[in-house]
Amino acid sequence: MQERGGTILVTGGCGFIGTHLCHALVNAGQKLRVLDDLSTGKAAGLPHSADLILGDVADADAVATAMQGVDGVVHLAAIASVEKCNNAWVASHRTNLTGSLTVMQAARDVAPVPVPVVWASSAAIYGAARSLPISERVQGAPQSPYGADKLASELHGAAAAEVFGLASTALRFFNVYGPGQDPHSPYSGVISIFADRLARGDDIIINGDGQQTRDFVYVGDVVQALDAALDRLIRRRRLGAEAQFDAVNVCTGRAVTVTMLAETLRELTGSTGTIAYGPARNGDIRDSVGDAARMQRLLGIRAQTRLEEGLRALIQAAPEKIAQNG
Ligand code: NAD
Ligand code: UD2
Repeated sequence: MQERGGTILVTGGCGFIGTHLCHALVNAGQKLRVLDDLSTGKAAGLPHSADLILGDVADADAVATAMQGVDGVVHLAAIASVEKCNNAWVASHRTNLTGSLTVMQAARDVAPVPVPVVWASSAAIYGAARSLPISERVQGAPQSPYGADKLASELHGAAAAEVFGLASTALRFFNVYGPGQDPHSPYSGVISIFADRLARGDDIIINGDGQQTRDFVYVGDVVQALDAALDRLIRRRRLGAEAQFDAVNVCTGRAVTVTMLAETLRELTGSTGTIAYGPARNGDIRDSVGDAARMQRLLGIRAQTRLEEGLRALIQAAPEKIAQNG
């Protein structure tokens, strides 16, 4: 990670991905401001030098205040679970779509040349895959309110580049995992649930036949993608380049079935917990594997952490670190 001077605003910086990003930025000498409402995030995980503003990302005044004097924005604040968004449809829409627009509007208004924004989209915008791996050229067809709001945010991002000259990059994260992900919520990601339960010798339940596939990307690689995208936009702004909107998959390109994941984790933890099969989850996507070519071309990076390596890092993290956001 390169030192780039100035101040960066990270929304949702107290969450799982945000905490990893903030530590990496501060370690690289970056001055940092964080906007978070601590609804799922924890302030204790932030580096001490980060300036934390408690506030709602859909509150225009709070966001405008947080935006003062920044050189770039990483927007991560969201209700990040598909199921939680199903259960809180309108409330999640406010955070996930109005929140994104509020950030873009403040980035437009804070300076004569809008401040660039890198932000978290999701593989959930694709819905059911028609062919694999899924490239960014595939038109979004989300099957969840969560995916619909992420896609709508992208449409606004594209319009904002055109109409307001706002440069932004939407990173379509596939399934992100690593230390610090909360394993205890009913909305937790599958790897954090399985790793936590197996490490305790508890049983795990696979939803459906376990043959559904996911593209699991390690949080360290996601941080690298965020940093590369931010660096690119800040450089382009300094050069006076035309504002663009880009959407980029952040993925490994490797398909892993949920059964394969469960067996690997059981082996790595040496667990005696059993693997059981339950009913399929309502609306579960069958296959999700990304094409990583654009990430390599545009951002110059590859997700380098192999699954077994990332899972080992997760398992070896101190238990309190695994549950730091729990
Ligand atoms: P997280 O829940 O750990 O972090 C989200 C952060 O946003 C938390 O700190 C939370 O307190 C904050 N937040 C939520 N609502 C807010 C609001 N209204 N105002 C201010 N702050 C608010 O989730 P995460 O896994 O770190 O996800 C970060 C981003 O990446 C999200 O946009 C999510 O949709 C996206 N994403 C995550 C994954 C994944 O697998 N974890 C995959 C695809 C996309
Ligand atoms: C979606 C998005 C992902 C991200 C994430 C945010 C897709 C393809 N992926 O992840 O990009 O936005 O939401 O939350 O839309 N499972 C079990 N047992 C369990 C828990 C989960 O079998 O105890 C299965 C689950 O049914 C699914 C898989 O594991 O088939 C992954 O589930 P998840 O909740 O970790 O993430 P997913 O794919 O919904």
